[in-house]
Amino acid sequence: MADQTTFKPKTQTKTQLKHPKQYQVLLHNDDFTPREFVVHVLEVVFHKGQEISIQIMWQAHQHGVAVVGSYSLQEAETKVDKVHDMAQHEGYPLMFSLREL
Ligand code: TYC
Repeated sequence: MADQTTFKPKTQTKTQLKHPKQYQVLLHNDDFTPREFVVHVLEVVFHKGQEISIQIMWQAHQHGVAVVGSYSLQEAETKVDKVHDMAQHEGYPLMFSLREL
């Protein structure tokens, strides 16, 4: 029999249907990608305004990592694939990752 710590309440399925898992998209700093390009992809792919995009870029630049936003898995993966393609096309090592919430 499952112990208390692994017991899953019957309501879980219902709760997960109402609140599908969210994933944070994280932006990682590197020494090569131009700051303007980072701001550009945040605007175009993540639909962030210019001021917020600059703030997110500086956060990653200064602290190594920044939270871009929270999305469904499909949305997060699509956006990250898109920015990685754009960066690769320009020859930049820009990296994003996902964190399950
Ligand atoms: N550190 C980069 C530079 O000085 C700019 C940069 C910022 C790159 C944020 C990635 O996530 C990043 N050109």
